[in-house]
Amino acid sequence: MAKKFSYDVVKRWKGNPLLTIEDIPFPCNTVFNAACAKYNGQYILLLRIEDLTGRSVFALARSDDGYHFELEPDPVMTPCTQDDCFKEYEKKGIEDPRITKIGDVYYIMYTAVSSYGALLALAKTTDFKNFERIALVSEPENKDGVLFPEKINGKYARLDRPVAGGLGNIWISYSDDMIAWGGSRCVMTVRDDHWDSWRIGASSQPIKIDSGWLIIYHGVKSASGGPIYRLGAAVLAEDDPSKVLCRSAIPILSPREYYERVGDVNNVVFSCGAILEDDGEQLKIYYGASDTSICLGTANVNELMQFCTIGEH
Ligand code: BMA
Repeated sequence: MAKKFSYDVVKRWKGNPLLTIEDIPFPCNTVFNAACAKYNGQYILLLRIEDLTGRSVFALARSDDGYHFELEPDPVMTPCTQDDCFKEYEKKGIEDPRITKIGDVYYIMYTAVSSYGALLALAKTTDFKNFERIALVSEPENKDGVLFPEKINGKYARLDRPVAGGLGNIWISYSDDMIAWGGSRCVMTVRDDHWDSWRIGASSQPIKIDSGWLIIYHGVKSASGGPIYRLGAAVLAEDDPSKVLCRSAIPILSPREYYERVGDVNNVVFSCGAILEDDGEQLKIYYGASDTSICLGTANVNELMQFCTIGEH
């Protein structure tokens, strides 16, 4: 039987929030969330920042220890304005990036927003200086795209979150070239009677652990005061990640601190990435709090697993 806990299993870093608008070296409205990766021994955050026009751009922050970050002076990706890229589809901004390393390439799946709605786009970098757009890879309405770090049964795989019938579930799709996707299956659904009853979406890139693919996901409940965004965890089968092996019955992190409760959007903890340290146990989860600051939570993978129950998902 799974253990019962009264508090969040994810521990907040004592220096939270780690980055706020005051740390951003260019004019902006707010900082939302961040994808993360390790590159050349450094921790990299790719931050979703809303500029003064109200559209989101991506900026880069680097750190030697994963706790103290310095930002580059200018955004590294802004909504496309030339005809040779995705101008028409990024008119309202680029949002919620996730980074997955495959070989020596860091792929960035992000949300392109326009009057058509939100859809998934893919870009890549090998040095975090030059960023190249690859393709638009979904129709709207779709968000929360994350690539798996290796091929599954010979194909690239991704999780995403199409919205249908007002609800958002996590799906998986496969591809030979990362551009054309198919073989789609629903992986995990919202749970009527739970904290993740309205929408769910993968937050972190899938991380390989002994029991399968660990994902941190966000779950949203629609409350009378507005939606509440919390984080959960699940493990997907290594050879067939359309199968959920276990899933947290209760959230692993909920908005409780003031900076998570009050901001541009209240009651939000929303992650776009986590890093498993080399010991295979310590997980750093970077998350946006109230769409207003970037925070860090840490968790031990074995403790997280005690939260994930086996059964109906
Ligand atoms: C989601 C995304 C996130 C945001 C969340 C709460 O749809 O846009 O970036 O944190 O809503 O507002």
